Amino acid sequence: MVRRPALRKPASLKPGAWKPALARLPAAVTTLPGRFTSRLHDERVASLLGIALGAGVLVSFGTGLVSHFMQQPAGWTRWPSRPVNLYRVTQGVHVIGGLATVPLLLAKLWTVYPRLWQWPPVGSLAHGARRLLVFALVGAALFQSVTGVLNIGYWYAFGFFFTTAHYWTAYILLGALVIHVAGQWPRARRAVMTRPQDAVGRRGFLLTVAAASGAVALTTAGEAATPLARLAVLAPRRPGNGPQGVPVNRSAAATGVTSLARDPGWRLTVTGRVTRPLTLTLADLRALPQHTARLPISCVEGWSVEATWRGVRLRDVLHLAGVAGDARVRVESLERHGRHRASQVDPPHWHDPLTLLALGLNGAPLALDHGYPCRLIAPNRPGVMQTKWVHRVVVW
Ligand SMILES: Nc1nc2c(c(=O)[nH]1)N[C@H]1C(S)=C(S)[C@@H](COP(=O)(O)O)O[C@H]1N2
Ligand SMILES: [Mo]
Repeated sequence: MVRRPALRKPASLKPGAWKPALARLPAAVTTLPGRFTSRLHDERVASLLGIALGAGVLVSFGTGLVSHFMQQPAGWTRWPSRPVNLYRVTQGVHVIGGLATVPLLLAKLWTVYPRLWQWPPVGSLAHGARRLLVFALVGAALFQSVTGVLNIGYWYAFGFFFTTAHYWTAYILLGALVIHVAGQWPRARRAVMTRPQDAVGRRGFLLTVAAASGAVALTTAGEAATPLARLAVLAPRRPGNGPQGVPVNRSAAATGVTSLARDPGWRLTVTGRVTRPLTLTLADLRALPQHTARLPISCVEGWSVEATWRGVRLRDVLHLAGVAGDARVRVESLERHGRHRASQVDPPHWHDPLTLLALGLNGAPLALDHGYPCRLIAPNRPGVMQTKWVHRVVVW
């Protein structure tokens, strides 16, 4: 129920003097309570959008958890190295699906905003609690959308670390959503199940929202699905753009590793819980059996590109050094600072014959920006964990 406020008018105005001015405003800005002109602010539209939005949030939450626990493995997580493209799919769905829910969220907010302007703001304790929940829900949903969009746009305008904030806010969003759905379910069900008697243009409105959502998905999907690459006008990274046909997130120059990576004195060392510590030159690595793997780089920011990698199997190098089958491994970059300078490789991944210390990409030696002289590439793994400019392998 929208309760009408007691409008307080300035003394200088005659009663009703504001009405002509109000009439000249476009419909969407006539936000004075009780004067919402569109009949689309109704339960049926709100319910249908809510159902689509709820499904979108659930999918984003599930795929987001996968991404989080792949990057920060917990004691109970044991990620398989196959299917090769699993992370590519879950993260593509997370980012592209997340973007596609933004038009739904905006449409839903537009549909229900008259209720947000209720007066008085709090009627009773229960009413206050309900409103608090709605504000948590709306706030968390907007926060996730805005930080997600800024992050994939590489615009770190916020002063907090994106993944931590985005991760914890997801629980607030899900919690508020569950309570909200539990409370609204009977009404939403009724609104959706009863055939409307009036025609207020709901179908046109909902189709427009669906088209907007589809257009967002279509113009970003090309960052993960190569045949759609030319349509990916909204994607910050596209397949084919970059040295050797693969995009670069962080270049050697930006990372400050150029001279170390080009140094002929570069060695790969294997240390820690090994029976034979190794120090290998690039020529030593090239002299080991070389293998080819067709694997994607699947960036957490949604873009992904498949490429042909060539190099030495990580497991061959580890067997040379003499490691236990359950050993945990960390590959370390020449990069001294930066969040992505090292990554952990658990047994399912280092045992996989497709996991390479790559020396070549798409038929040529690895370009400096792709991790020359040596980078990790493994199946079913976030791009941030495909460490470039590797110079040390630590076993424990
Ligand atoms: N040492 C190091 N490795 C890194 C990064 C980095 O910043 N430093 N970026 C990672 C990220 S976020 C991605 S998506 C991939 C990109 O690999 P590419 O530049 O070869 O496409 O490399 C990963 N490896
Ligand atoms: Mo990435």
